[in-house]
Amino acid sequence: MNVNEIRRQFPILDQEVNGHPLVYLDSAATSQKPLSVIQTLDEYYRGYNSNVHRGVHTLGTRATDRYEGAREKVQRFINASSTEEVIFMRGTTTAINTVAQGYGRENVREGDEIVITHMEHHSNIIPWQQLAKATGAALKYVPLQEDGTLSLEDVRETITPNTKIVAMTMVSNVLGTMNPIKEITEIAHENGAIMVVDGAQAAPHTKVDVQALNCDFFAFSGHKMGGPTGIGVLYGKKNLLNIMEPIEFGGEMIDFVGLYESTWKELPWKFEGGTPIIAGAIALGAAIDFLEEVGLDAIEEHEHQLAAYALDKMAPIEGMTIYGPKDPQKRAGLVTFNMEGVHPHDLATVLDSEGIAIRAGHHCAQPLMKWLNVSSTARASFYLYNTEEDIDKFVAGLLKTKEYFSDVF
Ligand code: 7TS
Repeated sequence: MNVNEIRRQFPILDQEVNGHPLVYLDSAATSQKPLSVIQTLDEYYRGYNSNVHRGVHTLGTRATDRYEGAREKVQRFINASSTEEVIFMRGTTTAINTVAQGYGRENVREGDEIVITHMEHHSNIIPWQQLAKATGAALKYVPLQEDGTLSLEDVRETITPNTKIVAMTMVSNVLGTMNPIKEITEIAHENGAIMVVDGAQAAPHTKVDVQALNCDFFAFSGHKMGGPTGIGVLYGKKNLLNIMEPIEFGGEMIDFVGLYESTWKELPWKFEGGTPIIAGAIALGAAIDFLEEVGLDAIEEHEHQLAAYALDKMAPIEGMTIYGPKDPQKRAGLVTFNMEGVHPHDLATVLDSEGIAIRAGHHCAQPLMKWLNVSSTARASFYLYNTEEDIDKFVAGLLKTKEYFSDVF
């Protein structure tokens, strides 16, 4: 599929915003959805809406087959060794909180260490702060290098035999930095720690192989990869999931319930309390089919090209500060920046008046903003449906904004 064919699969892109054709450059916040995903949701609610894993009626069986079929698709997508290791939950945030509480409370003690980095999203910081507070463990940060990358030397120095959990993002949602997760996992394991990977910005854009990474947990969100909101995945190694306690208790997740004691279902259902996110999971399966049809390698290459093109066009603009690695091969498909003399929110507002959607703010990464010594930034993020023409319009919008603000002040 070429980019024009891909674009035709995303009906939302075919509209005008403020009198201009929409240029959507905010896919790191949430991606748009292909027709096949929208149709899958429609088919479910029109054709076989039903609860799963209970009863024998035809609609229920169909829904159960499709729900468990989606789990198999996720298993293949990330190369998990079994469907028992694939747990559906609301998204990355819920998945990381589940590990912090379900694994952390039982396995982290006073004097232990939890290691993260300065480039984490809040959802990979706060669950660990809370765990550290509850257990008396120390929370430690691997420092960043000048260009926003991690050095393995710093990682080696920060992780010690007292470290019980290392939690890091695979791709930064602000800097675009791609972290060497396989190598960091090795260092974590050498020190007897487990490795938790925030894959929210990785799974949509690059081929993930959890067995090759050898990480212990991997979390990602469906809505950033063409799927609906409200569905995500926690991958965990079976031996760890088996010793981990659920954090939600109720229907669906039980084997036997007595008056005072209950037992849990086997994996993966022990972590899926309550009626699951049935339509969301089935539609995530459709999103995976779509991404695989285009090809993850092709998507990654396309985004690298767009990022390189954007960096090339933006760098010469006077007063432009671009954050993160300079080498486009070392970064994912997003560019975070500031324009001298223009607040990022003003910039985003002017661009919106031209139909161009970008994000401005702290990007749920306040510690990183502190490290960058700014209160907020602007960010353009790209996905498989974006084109060089989108970037040309965005750069023209930047120049227009610059002109506008230099006239005003
Ligand atoms: N981790 C990273 C690296 C993220 O980028 C995000 C969301 C999350 C975790 C949380 O995912 P959720 O689906 O549970 O919310 N990032 C962004 C963003 O960059 N702009 O809006 C949301």
